[in-house]
Amino acid sequence: MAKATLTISSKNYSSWSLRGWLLTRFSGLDFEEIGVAPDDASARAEILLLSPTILVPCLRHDGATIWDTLAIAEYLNEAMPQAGLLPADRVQRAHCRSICGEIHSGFTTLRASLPVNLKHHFPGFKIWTRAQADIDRVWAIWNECLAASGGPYLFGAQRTMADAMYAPVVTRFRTYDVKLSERLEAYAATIMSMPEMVEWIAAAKAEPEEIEELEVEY
Ligand SMILES: N[C@@H](CCC(=O)N[C@@H](CS)C(=O)NCC(=O)O)C(=O)O
Repeated sequence: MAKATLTISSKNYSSWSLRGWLLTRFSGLDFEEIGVAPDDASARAEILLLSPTILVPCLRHDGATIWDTLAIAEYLNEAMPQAGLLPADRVQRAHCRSICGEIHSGFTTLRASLPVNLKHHFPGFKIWTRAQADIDRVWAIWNECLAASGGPYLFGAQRTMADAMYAPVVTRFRTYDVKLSERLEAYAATIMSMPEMVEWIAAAKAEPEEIEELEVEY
């Protein structure tokens, strides 16, 4: 069987690439990373061949092509069940899927006004009311999960797909200097110190390009 591949773009800017990559790493699936420059026209044509929506991430494994992050999460949970990407308990599983769905389809103001940018830090960044409403909702989601599970991850001792889906929110809070409560700060520190995150952030910081048009939601 050919080795799995995961197509991703900028590690500095692409929140969905980070989610897909973390999910694949959490799953334990052996994969080869295919990086495409987000501003390169021929690279975009290549992604089009891999992924009909021109979106990354795109996972190819054992005859399957999956180009949506939530679909990748569900696929990996099926292909690598021992990884525990979803909690074992049915009720928690439903909760986990719900909060993953919420970040996948919502939080548009947060995503547009605080774009992922791992190279930068903006001390005292002004957060507008509508973005704050999204931040309040993220805090409520994390507090509810952490109070019920006891942490350190959202659903307890083991990382689930929810931790991967919310990881770019953690980095946004760091980039835009969003102050967190003690409990949420501990969660953010846990996510930031995962070896996979450390590896991703180091690679993001080593990326040469500064792409102005990507300094918005990507
Ligand atoms: N809902 C999609 C979102 C993926 C997405 O928006 N990806 C961005 C990068 S973070 C992208 O590929 N944009 C391609 C482009 O700008 O052409 C998913 O779940 O994977």
